[in-house]
Amino acid sequence: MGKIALITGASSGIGEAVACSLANEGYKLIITGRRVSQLSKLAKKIETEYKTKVLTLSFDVRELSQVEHYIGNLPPQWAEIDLLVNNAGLAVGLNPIHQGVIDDWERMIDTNVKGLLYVSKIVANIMIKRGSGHIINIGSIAGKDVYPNGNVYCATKHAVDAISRGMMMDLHKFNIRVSQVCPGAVETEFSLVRFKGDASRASDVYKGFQPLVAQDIANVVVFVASAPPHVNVSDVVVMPTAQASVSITDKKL
Ligand code: NDP
Ligand code: 8X3
Repeated sequence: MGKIALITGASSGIGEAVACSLANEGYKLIITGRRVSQLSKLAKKIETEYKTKVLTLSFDVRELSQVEHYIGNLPPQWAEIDLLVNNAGLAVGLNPIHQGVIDDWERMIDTNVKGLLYVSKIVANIMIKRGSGHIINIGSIAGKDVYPNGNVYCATKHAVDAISRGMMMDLHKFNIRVSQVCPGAVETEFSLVRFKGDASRASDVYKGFQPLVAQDIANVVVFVASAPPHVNVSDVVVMPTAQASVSITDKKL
């Protein structure tokens, strides 16, 4: 009890559900994201419902100076991080490679790959000093397979897959577990972000089948985090029953 978890991208979707579920497990929480109002609302809810302490940090994981400022200078009572959930991430656009939007590519690469690395380096050093820790990266089935027009998003999640395996090789000798949880389709703000606020296009993604909800992934994260210390659940793929691969979903439209 009283362990500290840092969750990136807790202002919506999977990160928000993970934050509530870990609070329910007795963790004190550091929740991060860019949207201050969403984070404050969540902090209040968690403090009221789960009676645990919450530290809210609003910054952009793409900005190394911000990551270093906030994560590198945690107040001493928050610095001993037991669990890092690298969840902040996004897809932007769904175009064939020759029509790709460079700014979309940069947002995905900078957030999903570089942001995850910036946070992980600082937290891994904290965990090495403490002699233990657990890092759970939220990958994707897009990190295991590729689909048409998913090119750069899939590349960033393949990078998360490679980084997760590489991290495990580098950190296991410091008693640090590294795990990856790879969801299939989860109905969150993900598609709204991907389609730049086009709500109708976003909701079409989840029509005709039952997608996962954020809580389904939070349940898996809690399972992975709660394994006995000698057990590392290193890689989990979680699919909706109606989905068989990144590009095969049984839609009854
Ligand atoms: P949401 O859009 O609901 O949540 C994304 C979270 O990431 C938000 O809290 C957002 O916070 C944060 N975030 C995005 N960019 C930044 C940034 N530059 N700096 C800090 N925080 C950032 O989507 P999901 O919950 O679905 O996505 C969470 C993770 O799950 C992502 O890594 C995604 O790739 C992965 N995933 C999602 C799947 C799905 O089908 N939904 C399937 C497989 C994986 P804010 O906007 O406040 O900064
Ligand atoms: C999100 C799942 O299939 O939309 O990572 O890329 S998918």
